[in-house]
Order: sequence, then structure tokens, then C-alpha cells
Amino acid sequence: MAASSSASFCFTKRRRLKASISAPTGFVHSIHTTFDQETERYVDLPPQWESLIVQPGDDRQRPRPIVEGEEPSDAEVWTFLEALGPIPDDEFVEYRASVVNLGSVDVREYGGRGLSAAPSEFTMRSLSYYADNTLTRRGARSREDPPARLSHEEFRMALQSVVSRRADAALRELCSFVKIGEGSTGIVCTAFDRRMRRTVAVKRMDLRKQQRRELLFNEVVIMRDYPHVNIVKVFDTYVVQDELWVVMEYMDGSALTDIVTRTRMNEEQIASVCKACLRALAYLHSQGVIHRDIKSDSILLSSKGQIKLSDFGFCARVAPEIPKRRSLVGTPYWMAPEVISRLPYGPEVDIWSLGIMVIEMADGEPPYFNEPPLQAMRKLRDLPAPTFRDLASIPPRLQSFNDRALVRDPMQRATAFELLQHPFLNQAKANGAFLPLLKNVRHSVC
Ligand code: 3AM
Repeated sequence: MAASSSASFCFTKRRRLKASISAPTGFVHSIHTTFDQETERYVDLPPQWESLIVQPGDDRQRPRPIVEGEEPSDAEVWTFLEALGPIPDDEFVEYRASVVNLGSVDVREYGGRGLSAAPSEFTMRSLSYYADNTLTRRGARSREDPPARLSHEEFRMALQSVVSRRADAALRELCSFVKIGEGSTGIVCTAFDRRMRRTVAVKRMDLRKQQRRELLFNEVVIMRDYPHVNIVKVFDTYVVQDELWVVMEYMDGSALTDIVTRTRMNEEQIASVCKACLRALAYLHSQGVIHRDIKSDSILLSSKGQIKLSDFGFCARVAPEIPKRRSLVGTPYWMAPEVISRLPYGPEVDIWSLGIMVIEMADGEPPYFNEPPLQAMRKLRDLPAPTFRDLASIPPRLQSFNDRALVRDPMQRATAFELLQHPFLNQAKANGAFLPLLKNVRHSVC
């Protein structure tokens, strides 16, 4: 106390200089944010502030996906093949023999013209098989001897050769970037696309900051090669300096997470989400694609009531020659028991995760959400399949639907096709089931 009073005494002896500040000029009131007393949330926050201000109901701690595992994915081998360069003609016959059995396209096309000319059918479907044969025959690598790691620049070049457009086009055509969120692989912005004259969503991923950078190939090819009414559309892809940019349709409603955490969904709305998601999954599974990260965060809604699947960064492929995957990939609370047990798994894992997402829609969060991720994973692995928190309040049709999804034995679990036939989905509405819920949950972009 004594010290502070003597200090104030010193200051009073000094002459204070007052700065003079003029009144603001050219003032424009373009943002009007208010505070809703009922929900205790700010309304109409500028989008760039939304990622900074924690509001009640916001979940800043959304669990992140785990990406682990040594299996070389198709894309990983693919990038390695790219580094090996064109296949010499005298070796061609052998390669062709190994691929032709898969009904793939001409390998020479790939070898001769380089990766950018390679049809995606070939590159994505048969590459692992092709690579196994190619690499061992060349004597360069065997399956036990994993591919040499590409340098950053080599990897960038490989990615560059599969994206749809050149970086200068992105810089010329995209403007007015506003960050709207952050995922596990990068940030998402809205931007205005001058060529298409529309607002788009741009996912920007730094090549150097990825847990498994080869998974970035998924971001380029999956939405491009598997167009579907319930899958978010991708318009263009670019490599801009050290980033991969994926330009997508902007889903101006919200992520399903915003809805499940803030409101109570009715049966019709839950059925509508399930139907849209199952349609996308039935299609992807028929093409041998597993999403591996189904959860409310991966479902996006538009203000017109469209429901679409997104976030394809953790996909894997299965094919007759590689019918199962092994790596531990997914988000802990949504992971199927077989993934956690490190058993070989297939597309059934998406159906389990869908079942967990149904619990999210009914209860607001997945089972064991109050436990740390590893504890929750242990329970999912060891305990009987989880169910709704208040089973008595869940309509029987919804219970019976989810009883077919949350089956521990993947062989007994319903497929996407089977679930699409379930009577619970008769309540689904084409569009519009969500419109009443969408108000106030999403940033509005002009
Ligand atoms: O953090 P929130 O939930 O607000 O919904 C996605 C998430 O937003 C959003 O970007 C954030 C990080 O993934 N997002 C991703 N793709 C989108 C798209 N195509 C998108 N928002 C609109 N349209």
C-alpha cells in the first residue's frame, strides 16, 4: 500500500499531456450484432468473429478424428509411382497382365502420359494391386519394404498433377475470403467465385501440416468422381503455394452438429437425415468407398433444406483384391467396435457410425461423450452396443431402425441398402423438414 501511494504522489506532480482525438468520419453501420437474452447468444455476429467468440452451445472441443496406421493407401502408392516416372515399354506387358484382370483401363496410358492424364477409374480402383506388382517386379520395393518418403516438393508436384486447375486461376477468380471454420486438416472459408458468380466454400489445407498427407488425394478425387445429390459438390481443386484448395458448393444452412447440440429434432427430421446419408452411403459403398468419419459434423444442410454428406478426407477404398482395411481411422465416439479392436473392416463401419449419429440426433451427443476419448473407445469395444439415453421416449420404429445399425458383429449389421428399406424412413421428407430449425444457427453470408 505504502509503495503505491507514494507512486501516485509522484504522478500527481507531473503535468499530464492530453491527446486530442477527433470524432470518427465516414462512419458506416454495416454490422449490427445483438444479444439474445433467451439463448444467451450473440445474433448476427460477423462471420470472422464467430470463430473467436465462444457462445453457449458452441462446442469448441469437438473431438478430432484419429488417423493412424501404416497401410499404404492407394494414393500413397500412387504418389510413389508418380515419382518412379513412366513405365518403360518392355515392362509394359507384365503390368498390363496384372491390371487387366481387374478390368481396368490401359496402364500404358498412365505410364506414358503421366498422372494428370490417368483416368481416375484406373488410378483409384486398381492402383494398390498394380503397385504391388509393379514395385516388386521392378525390384525397387516389396510390400514389406515401404515406399521411400517423397520430399515435400515431390508430393506437391504429385498433387499438382491431379488438381483440376492452375493456381493463378484461383488467385484471379476467388475473392472476399472469410474464414468460417476449422477442421482437422485445414480451414474453411467462404469466397466469391467471379467466374461462377456465386459464393463458394473453400477448404484450404496446408500440405506440410497433415497427419497423413497422402489422404489429401481423397479431398481431390472423391467428391469429383462420385457426384451424388446427397454429396457436397466440388467445383474446382487447386494447389496454391503449399496449400490444397478444394472449392465446393457453399452449404448455407449449418452443419448438423449445430442443430443436434442446440435443438431437439423430431422423428421426421431424423428420418430425413438418415435417408439422405444412407443414399450417399449406399452409392459410395457400391463403388467400394468407405467414408470412415460419419458424424453430425460431416452432414451439411442448405437453407433450401438439402442434406449432404461432406468431409471425405478420411475415406478408404475396398476392392476384390483388398476387401478390408486395417488402419485406425475415425473419430473416437463414433468408431465401430471392429475398428477399435484393430480387426480388418469394411463399409459396415459407416453404418455403425450412422447409428451413433442417430443417438446424437436424439440425445444431443454420442454415447460416453462425458468420458475421455480412450475410455469411450474402450467401452465401445468391450460393452454391448450403446443405445438411447432415454429409451422409453424413443418411438419404436426409430429404436428398431437403430437396432439394425448398432450391431456389434459387422456381418450381422444392416447394409445401407437394407436400412433404406426400413419403415422408419417412410417419414422422411424430401426437402424442407429442417427449415424451421435452420434459423439462427448459421452465419449468413451476403
Ligand atoms: O465449424 P462449423 O461447424 O461452423 O460445417 C463446417 C464447419 O463449420 C464448415 O466449415 C467448418 C469446418 O469444417 N464447412 C465445411 N464445408 C462447408 C461447405 N461446403 C462448410 N460450410 C459450408 N459449406
